[in-house]
Amino acid sequence: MKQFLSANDADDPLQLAREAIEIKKDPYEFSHLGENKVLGLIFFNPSLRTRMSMVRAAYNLGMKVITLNVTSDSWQLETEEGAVMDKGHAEHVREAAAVMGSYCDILGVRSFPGLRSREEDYAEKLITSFRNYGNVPLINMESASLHPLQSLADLMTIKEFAGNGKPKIVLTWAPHVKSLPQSVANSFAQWIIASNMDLTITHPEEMELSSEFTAGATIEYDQEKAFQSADFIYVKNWSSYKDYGKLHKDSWWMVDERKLALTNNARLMHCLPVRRNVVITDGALDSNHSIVIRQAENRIYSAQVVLKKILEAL
Ligand code: SN0
Repeated sequence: MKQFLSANDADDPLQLAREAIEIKKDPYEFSHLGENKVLGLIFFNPSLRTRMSMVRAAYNLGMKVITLNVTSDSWQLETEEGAVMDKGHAEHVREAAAVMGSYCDILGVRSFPGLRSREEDYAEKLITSFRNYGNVPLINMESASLHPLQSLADLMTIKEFAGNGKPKIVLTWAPHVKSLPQSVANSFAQWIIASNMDLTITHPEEMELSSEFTAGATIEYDQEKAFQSADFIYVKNWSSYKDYGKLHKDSWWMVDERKLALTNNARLMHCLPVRRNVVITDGALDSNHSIVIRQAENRIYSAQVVLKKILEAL
């Protein structure tokens, strides 16, 4: 594997999830593969799971890790080509990415969308700059429009619980107090559809995601109807794609135990962090439906299978 920016970088997404399940059974089997190799983790935004699971995955493979929090610890980076850099940005991403690439064998980048301009966010300028100027394989640790490491862990988790069955998977919009990226939802749809699994997406009208990622899914505006006979309920807020970045308020969509009772005893999923009693109630999160901790644990193995594939191709 030469890079991991979206589901398109996996030859077979489902097979990659199966390999992650295998790695989990014996995490140290390839503990020498990453000897003398350095992973650089570059954060433009906060992180808990991505940061810790990437480091743990790298350690399991014998790698060393350098982490940089750009926003608090480094120079602010300019991404515009031809910019006259007479304002706040002290360094251009051209030099920064090239230097980081000379220090590291693989780079991971996290950079959320600004949620002001759809064109700008979906152009993925920062990821593209790191790909073009970093000169080493690049891993997307949540970009403006996608979060493939999360989706691979999600797919792996679904496979662990569903085996070879044909589950009904429902992605539901839920309320939030802040405008959030569409990345997790876009990516989840992309990976589930690429795996030929049955996906229903339920959200208020006007809260459609980009059809670039959802083509092939069933869209159902009635959340309770969507929940009927569901085996997996994946909860996520996203801000409007159409009225770009706008916060949609409708607390009725919060997921609770009553709604879970409509399902086929569904497993409850969320990528975390989750705001309790805004997105999902305490009762639902603390019930036997919830598999959110397993999902988060599996982030180690989704990261590890990706690092392994990249190391093997170096
Ligand atoms: C991010 C998102 O993309 O929705 C990261 C999820 C992995 N979530 C947030 O930024 C939540 C922030 C908050 O204040 O609740």
